[in-house]
Amino acid sequence: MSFDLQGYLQERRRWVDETLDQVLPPASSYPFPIHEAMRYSVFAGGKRLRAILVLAAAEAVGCRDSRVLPLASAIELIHTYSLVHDDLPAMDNSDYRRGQPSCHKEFGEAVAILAGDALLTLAFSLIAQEPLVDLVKGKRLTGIVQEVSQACGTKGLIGGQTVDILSQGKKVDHDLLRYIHVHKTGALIRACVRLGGMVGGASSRQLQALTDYGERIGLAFQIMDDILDVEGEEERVGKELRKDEAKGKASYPGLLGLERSKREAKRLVEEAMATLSSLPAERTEALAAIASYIIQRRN
Ligand code: GRG
Repeated sequence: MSFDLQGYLQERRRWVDETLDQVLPPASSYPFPIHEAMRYSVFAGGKRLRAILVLAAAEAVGCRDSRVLPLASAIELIHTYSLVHDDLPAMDNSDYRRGQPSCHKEFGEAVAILAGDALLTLAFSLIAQEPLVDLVKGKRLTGIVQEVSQACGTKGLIGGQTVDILSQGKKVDHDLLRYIHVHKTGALIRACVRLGGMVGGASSRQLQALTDYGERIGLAFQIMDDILDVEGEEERVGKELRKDEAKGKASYPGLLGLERSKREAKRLVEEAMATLSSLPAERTEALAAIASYIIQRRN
């Protein structure tokens, strides 16, 4: 029987949403309206792909444990923070996100900045709480905190975002575009897969295979995002499209054309799948299915 990816994603999305609902302060709790703004953006309907990658990578090394959920959910908080800040007028200036007005449109810029900050801070608090500490203990937990910090920092998504914003309207070659995509989007996706391996007690060979997989799907994911900006339907994608060209932003379709961009994303996904061969096939079905979903997705 073929792997039921939709069922797999749906079940884990529900687990992640339940965890997020437990850890986020009630919308009605003081001080207003910060918790409402955090919940507004978190529960606007994200795919939870990054959290699911953490869970799937842990499963790939033989760890199916509900104590991984706080870590997976922490990554979704970080991802949502990055979207809230990315939408701000000083950044990408987007009015819509996840099919609804973006956080600053609903709550104002100051609250949106604070909500993003609060989501990032809450993520680290979640990582340091009992279920995960209990599962991984001492030294491995330090490695996990380092992994998350590096993926979010100036050598990861903030680095990519900095170069992306400052390159607008300038000539960007393939190497620089790759740098932007690998850091802005790829770093967090790579970290998700590595984190799953780390909590699951992966051997160094397994962790290397997961890293190689994560790097390839991370870049493929952003190439696909560029392609959706050209070809996607706004209602389905849930954000404003056709922005890259209008804003003078470098993109894969802009640089290589649509067909070559699609071929490049496909090539990366095939390579990602090949890296999984060093892990037991029965445990990597989900990672393989997620890799091919990345280039088929319509949102
Ligand atoms: C630190 C001030 C400050 C800002 C940070 C780092 C950053 C701003 C933004 C990150 C860059 C970014 C938003 C990259 C785009 C990544 C991307 C393709 C997002 C969409 O991901 P999906 O499709 O979204 O998984 P859902 O809604 O499904 O979760």
